[in-house]
Amino acid sequence: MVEDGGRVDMEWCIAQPKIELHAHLNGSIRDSTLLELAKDSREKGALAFSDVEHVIKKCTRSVMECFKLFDVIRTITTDHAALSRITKEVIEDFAADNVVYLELRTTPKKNEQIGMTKCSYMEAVLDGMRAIETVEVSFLPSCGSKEKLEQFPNTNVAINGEKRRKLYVRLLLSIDRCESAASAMETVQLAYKMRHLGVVGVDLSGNPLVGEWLTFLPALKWAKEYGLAITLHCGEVYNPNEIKAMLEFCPQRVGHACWFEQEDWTKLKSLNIPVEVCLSSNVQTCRVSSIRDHHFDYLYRNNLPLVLCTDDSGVFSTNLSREYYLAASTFGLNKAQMFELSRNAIKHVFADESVKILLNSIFDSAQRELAIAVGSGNS
Ligand code: 6MZ
Repeated sequence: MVEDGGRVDMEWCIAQPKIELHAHLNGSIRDSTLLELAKDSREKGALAFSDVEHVIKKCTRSVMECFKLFDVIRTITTDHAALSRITKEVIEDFAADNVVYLELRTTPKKNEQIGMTKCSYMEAVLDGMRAIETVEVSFLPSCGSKEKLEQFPNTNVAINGEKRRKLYVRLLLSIDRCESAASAMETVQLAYKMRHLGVVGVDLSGNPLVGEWLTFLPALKWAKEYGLAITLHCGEVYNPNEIKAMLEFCPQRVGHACWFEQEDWTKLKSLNIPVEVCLSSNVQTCRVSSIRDHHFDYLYRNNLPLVLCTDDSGVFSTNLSREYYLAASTFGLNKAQMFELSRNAIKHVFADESVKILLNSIFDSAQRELAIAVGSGNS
């Protein structure tokens, strides 16, 4: 039986396969882990727990408060063991939410006191990925091309007699806007060296009220020249000149786009650049007054490419299913439209064509299982 359209509920949003393209590792930490790590740091004398408890437990945050929390997170998570643990848990959580492809981004950091380099930071992230047992994680570029289509579309694969979820993961290395030009260059060169380890691109993020776009341009140009995909946090705060300069640079995707003016939308449309839309995050930090007033509506109605994402599921107490449910319930989209929106994200992943083919087969199968007639949504 084919069900046409249909009202979307939370259960359905969880059941449909999803693709996450904008998730910051250290913004996606479980609350329980964050509190535990904060207590450990207190015991080691690295911070006063009473000073950070209220920052961690607060539910609604402005941009400044949000970045205060990121400073706290940085103090308590930047050691190798914590990073591996966080990576493992974050990926397990996305898999449990029926995310079938995840592009996880993180800012490689140095911490001389504990012998951490940007490279060893990333090694710890990879160790976390390798430590996952409950989910089958495919993160090496060869995984896509070697796998046979016949293994799919089932996303629950049987290993040692047990059914495990399967999740494709690719990594993006972030440049933080408070870094120097040299540090940004180190990050993009590391990203290039790690292409065989699932790194597919580079992101520019960090406090949007800090730093100058021009500082990062040489590193980003280098990344582009060497074939790395690029996504930029763009228009998270009011900064018309920066928005224009970023669009002129022509990244493969942009995140947020909260403060775009009509000419920016026109430019974005002419370049066909998809927007990574983060509803909960934007309502809390971008002064978007409510989800109803979010530019998702404009993008969707005008058929501009967009992908729903979480940004920081830990910081904003959300997950991808919830973001889909928010979009469906606020803008009145039906199951067929939501499914198509989710599937459209495949076009914008940074992994290679072989992974896109596999993802399409996962969606074909889910479409049959969920019995949805598609074709009426945004494309
Ligand atoms: C800009 C953000 C962000 O890299 O340590 N980050 N940058 N805007 C946002 N919207 C709210 N959310 C997160 O993850 C945490 C870091 O990601 C960036 C910030 O630099 C933050 O410190 P990683 O794994």
